[in-house]
Amino acid sequence: MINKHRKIIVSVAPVGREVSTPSINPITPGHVAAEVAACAEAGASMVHLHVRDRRGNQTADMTDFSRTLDHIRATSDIIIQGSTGGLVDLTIEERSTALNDQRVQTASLNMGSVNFGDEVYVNTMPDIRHWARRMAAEKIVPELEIFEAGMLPVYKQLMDEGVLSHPFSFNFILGVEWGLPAVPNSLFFLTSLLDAPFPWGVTHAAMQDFSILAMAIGLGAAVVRVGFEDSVFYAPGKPASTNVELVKRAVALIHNMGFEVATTEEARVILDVLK
Ligand code: KMH
Ligand code: ZN
Repeated sequence: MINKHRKIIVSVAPVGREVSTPSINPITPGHVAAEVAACAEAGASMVHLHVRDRRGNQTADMTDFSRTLDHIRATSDIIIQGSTGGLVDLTIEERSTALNDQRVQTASLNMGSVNFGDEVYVNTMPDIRHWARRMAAEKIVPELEIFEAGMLPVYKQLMDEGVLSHPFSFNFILGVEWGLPAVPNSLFFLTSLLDAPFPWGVTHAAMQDFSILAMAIGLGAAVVRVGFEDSVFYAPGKPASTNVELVKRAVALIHNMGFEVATTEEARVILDVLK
């Protein structure tokens, strides 16, 4: 039964890799932070960030990442989520770079390997264990990234091994080529595999409209993610010109469905953010 007073977290992943109009894509610390501040003002309570250089490529150099967090923290208490993902030839330690900044409160933990177009996104079990241990050591709450249904039960194995413990949440990433497609049946199936009331959210890679996010909200999602990392589109052929525009549309959707948007403080409670 859906609680009519449910609060839904809007997460924003503001930096795209291949935004067709590069000038709208925030890359520099100042531009990213300004965009994040506006998104927070519009209702986003979490920001998902990779450690990138000025060309948008992932790097193990934390300089710009830390500067970005300096700017963000000057204006906002938005929850900071670091990414341990990325389709690059970085080592597992390099992919852990975001975990080295004490201000990172949650982090993505990719739960298995999957094709990304013609490439393979490699996340081996030993690597997943490594990141999970690092997050536990830093009191960073993992967000378990699920691209394929077989990745979901992996959490039980990690818990049995003592590598993963509460709190954590799930993020169902639909629409990646060639992971689970962004269709209603994917959400039905994934939610049917959840054997406890874990907080879960959805990311629609290459999103063309808000229908999958709306469906996820209806099915009980705690988090919906938007932003240029995943798509610039809010409707077929209609790109947003800023991340804020996408956040505002997500906020309007939540309100129009009769729910409320979680404040940062409420989001911290829902996700059990530890620091
Ligand atoms: N951009 C998403 C399709 C991560 O950063 O760990 C994948 C993602 C994973 O966000
Ligand atoms: Zn990411």
